[in-house]
Amino acid sequence: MIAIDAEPFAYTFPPDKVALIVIDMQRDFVEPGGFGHTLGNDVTRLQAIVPTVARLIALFRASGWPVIHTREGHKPDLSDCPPAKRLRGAPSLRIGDAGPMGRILIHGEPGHGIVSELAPIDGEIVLDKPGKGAFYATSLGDDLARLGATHLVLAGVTTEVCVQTTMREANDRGFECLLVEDATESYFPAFKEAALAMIRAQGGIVGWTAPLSALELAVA
Ligand code: C5J
Repeated sequence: MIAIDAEPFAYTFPPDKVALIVIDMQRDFVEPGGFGHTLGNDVTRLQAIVPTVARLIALFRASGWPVIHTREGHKPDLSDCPPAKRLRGAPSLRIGDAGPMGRILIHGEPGHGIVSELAPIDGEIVLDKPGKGAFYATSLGDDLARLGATHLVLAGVTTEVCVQTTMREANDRGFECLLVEDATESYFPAFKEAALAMIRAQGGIVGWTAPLSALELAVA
């Protein structure tokens, strides 16, 4: 077992049963002109974590542990996008509309892709998810069963939306989950801090949090 100095107490994992899930590090959330930007958000906060997420992915690859990437998005005909999701709020561009990086949050469009610094490599699983949680309408549960994973390390954006939803889904399915604090980000600093606090409250009711440096120290 590998033990990591984490909150609310040490996180231990068997190295042959761990997987990394990198949530939605897509141009549509991280770069100007994408979905996050059309909603009125400052995307520079999310851009800032890209080097840290790259280090985390590098650590998993060097250890020979599985890396799974997710992408939020929809089919070109929007048949998997509930109207309630598309019509909510007043973004300058809605899901499916044409933007500077192609149609917003649509499979195959430039904005739907993962930022180049974090591009998946051959053999890594890339899951397209229509919802916030990565288990809903995807093969993630089956993929993790096939890998024999019992412990999940999470990173990506945004902390309180897709990352937290996925972590809660995973926790309910019995996975032991660690969120890497500096490899996740929100457009809203207070929401990030609140999400981290909620996750580790009440003895780790959703799981653990730790900085990347704690992982690197434990794995070195
Ligand atoms: C959002 C996500 N925030 N990946 N998606 O709409 O968190």
